[in-house]
Amino acid sequence: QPAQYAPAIVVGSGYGAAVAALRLGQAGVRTVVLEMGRLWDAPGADGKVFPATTAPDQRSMWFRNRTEAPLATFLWLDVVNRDITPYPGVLDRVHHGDMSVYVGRGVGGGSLVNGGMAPTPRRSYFSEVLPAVDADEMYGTYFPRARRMLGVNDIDPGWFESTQWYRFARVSRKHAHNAGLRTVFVPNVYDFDYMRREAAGQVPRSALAGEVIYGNNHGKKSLDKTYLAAALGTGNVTIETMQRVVGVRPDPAGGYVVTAQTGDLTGRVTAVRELGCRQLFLGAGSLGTTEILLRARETGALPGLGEQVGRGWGTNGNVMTARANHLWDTVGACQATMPALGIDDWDNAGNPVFAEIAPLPMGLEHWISMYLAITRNPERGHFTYDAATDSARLHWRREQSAPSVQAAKALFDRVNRANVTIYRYDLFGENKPFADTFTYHPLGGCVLGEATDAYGRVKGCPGLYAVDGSLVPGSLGVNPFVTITALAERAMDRILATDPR
Ligand code: FAE
Repeated sequence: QPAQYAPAIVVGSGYGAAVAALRLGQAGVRTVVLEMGRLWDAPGADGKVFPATTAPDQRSMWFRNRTEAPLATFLWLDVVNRDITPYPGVLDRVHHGDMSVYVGRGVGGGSLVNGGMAPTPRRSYFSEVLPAVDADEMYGTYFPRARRMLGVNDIDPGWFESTQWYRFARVSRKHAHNAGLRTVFVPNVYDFDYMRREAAGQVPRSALAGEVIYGNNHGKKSLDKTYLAAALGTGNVTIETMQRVVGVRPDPAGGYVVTAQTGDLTGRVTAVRELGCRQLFLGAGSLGTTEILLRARETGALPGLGEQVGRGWGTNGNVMTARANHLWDTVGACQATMPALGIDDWDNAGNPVFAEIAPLPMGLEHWISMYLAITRNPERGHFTYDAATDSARLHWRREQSAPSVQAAKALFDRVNRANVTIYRYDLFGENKPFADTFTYHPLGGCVLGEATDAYGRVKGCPGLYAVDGSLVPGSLGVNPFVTITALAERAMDRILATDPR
């Protein structure tokens, strides 16, 4: 029998995990959250919790000697990345051969490092991707609930049109409109009222000080300020940090036993613990949850797990690109880091693309228009368990990214033709105008309705649930966290109402 026991354990503290923790706590279930990263609440020597994006230090990345920012170079020069001391920093880039995956590490998971964009998917595409989920229920109850709980808000269009901080987006909008493309405002979880006060010089700057991928010191409603704060407020939830879950096995007495490694700030494992629970909720993200399940299946710890575990993984068709504007189309030395506008060409049946107009705050005037395109890439990767390294390996070949690049290229060739502009080749390495070797949106590995039932109950393992991005089958057509949150809300409603505790 494990020395420690809790009725429910939640692994990870990103979107799905945070929803599970809050709803369990509210239902009176004593719950322990195990998170492999730090709690980001104490200021460093510079008086800030998170480092500036332009001056990254050890806090920026997860055990690295050097930062690995998405933009490798500028004017082909290695001026973006910095040497740092290995430390449990907030952003990780997990390498899997031809594809690497950016993820957040710490209490709040991806909410600590993401761009805060909070769109709801097209209903028609959502139903195509997840046909087993009742769309009326999602669009009537769970999407609105998720948006409310996450603090989703809209930019004031009047301010957007007048502020220097969104000039970059207005320039990109003009270029898109010249090509006959439609643009839409995209809601965000960064508090736009706070941003206006930043611009007015009334409060400390964060989005207007270049902060985003290594954390925001102000303004953003990350999960530690929303769902996780509310979960702790129930009095039934505790969060334990620097706890990496590596094993799960059934408890002969019922429920599960989880093995967790306690890490220290140098990356050493200082203890290995076992904790028992009746119900186990996996919210370690697409990569984390899939690895935990795959290891358990392949080592024989959970032999009931099916063949679908480790399948159906995709990049949400992510590809990044940048255009070089004419000299008169400057994008502004001042740029807010939170995107507020997207090019929406998803209804173009021949080439659906939703492209976020991304900032590139360099603190100096420049002519670069950046985009993160979400495309409809039908390719899927899968994971295998590598016993030698005791880890999951993603199988994704370079050519599987080609459909994403082709789709983005078709759209931005149009924009370039209409504006007589060209791509930038100096930003992503290898002289490439398209960054097709990383994703911000890992989705799948434990797909809803395949590896689990329609509510995330893992097949063959009663009392074991997946609640995060691993449930989404590889593509959504928009940025994913609102959907991950809403699906978790729906699952928790059902599980708490019907499953034995
Ligand atoms: P996630 O948030 O990844 O949380 C998983 C947590 O589990 C993390 O805290 C891990 O440290 C922890 N963990 C992993 N393995 C273990 C283990 N073995 N033991 C214990 N803990 C573990 O999961 N999405 C949007 O919708 N809008 C955006 O604007 C946006 N921008 C992004 C920008 C960046 C730079 C990045 C990296 C992502 C962005 N995303 C965006 C994606 C979004 O953050 C992501 O879809 C969600 O965070 C996924 O939520 P999950 O609940 O799946």
